[in-house]
Amino acid sequence: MNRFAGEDAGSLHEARRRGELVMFYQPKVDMASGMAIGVEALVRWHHPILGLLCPAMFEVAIKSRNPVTFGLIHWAIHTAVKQIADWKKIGLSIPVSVNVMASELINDNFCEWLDDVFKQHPEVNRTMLELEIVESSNLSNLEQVISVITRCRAAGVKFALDDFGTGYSSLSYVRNVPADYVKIDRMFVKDLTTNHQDRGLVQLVISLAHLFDRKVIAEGVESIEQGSELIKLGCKYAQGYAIARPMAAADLPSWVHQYKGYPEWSEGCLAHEANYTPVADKRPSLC
Ligand code: G
Ligand code: MN
Repeated sequence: MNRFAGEDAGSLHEARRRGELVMFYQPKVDMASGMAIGVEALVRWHHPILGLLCPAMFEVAIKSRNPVTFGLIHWAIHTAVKQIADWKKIGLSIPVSVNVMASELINDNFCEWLDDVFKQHPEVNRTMLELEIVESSNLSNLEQVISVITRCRAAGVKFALDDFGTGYSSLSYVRNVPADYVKIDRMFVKDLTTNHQDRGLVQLVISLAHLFDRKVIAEGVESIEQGSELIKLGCKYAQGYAIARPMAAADLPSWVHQYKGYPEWSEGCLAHEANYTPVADKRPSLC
């Protein structure tokens, strides 16, 4: 039993006020080239006594099924945009994604609020922010969610459908919700190489995403074999412990600089798709 059974959203907001919440960043890569295509911002609680805690240890987060933002969406986006600006200052240009619940998009004039954040950081290109939408079981507001996403996308912000396949994900969800990426949930990646049904599911999600012109990224890639299998199935982008664990902002520039990827993956991509061109010209720049 963890120590946080009694914690509530109030104490997390207190923790934020005390400056105990920090963002860690987990790289996402193009498997063929070994280039970082972005990072996902993941919240950590620097607890004064217990040390660094991840969201799974926040009882309130478990309750709300929102392991990353738990209602601190404004703080999370602000922190991410400021981080994009800070990395830019030292010559690193890399997109940052933030987890958002669909329901959080339809509160408090989200688009206007986001516009205001970017006005405070005019040096940040809006295409550098990506919002990962955690699937919603609330169908009634979907039209409103789509309208907010459409407006934010028109301003340049990118969107991903996160944890795809786990919650409410009908065919119409991927068809109707405009997004740049679909993220395959790690639940399906876990046994990809041993379970033919999971492999089939991953294949279906990839086909579905491509049908609607979404790019596909797999999360929870923990082994070279899983990455190689994903490449065979047509998925080019990955995130997971096989690539890097979430890390402090200060550690990212040197990680980006030294990461080379796996030869198995670059060779696999060449074999899979003779005409495939990796995003070599898009390596995040680092002075
Ligand atoms: O679903 P979402 O992308 O928001 O999940 C991010 C969470 O998953 C983070 O807390 C991160 O630490 C964890 N995570 C990231 N990569 C891996 C992985 O390869 N394996 C497992 N088991 N968890 C991972
Ligand atoms: Mn996510």
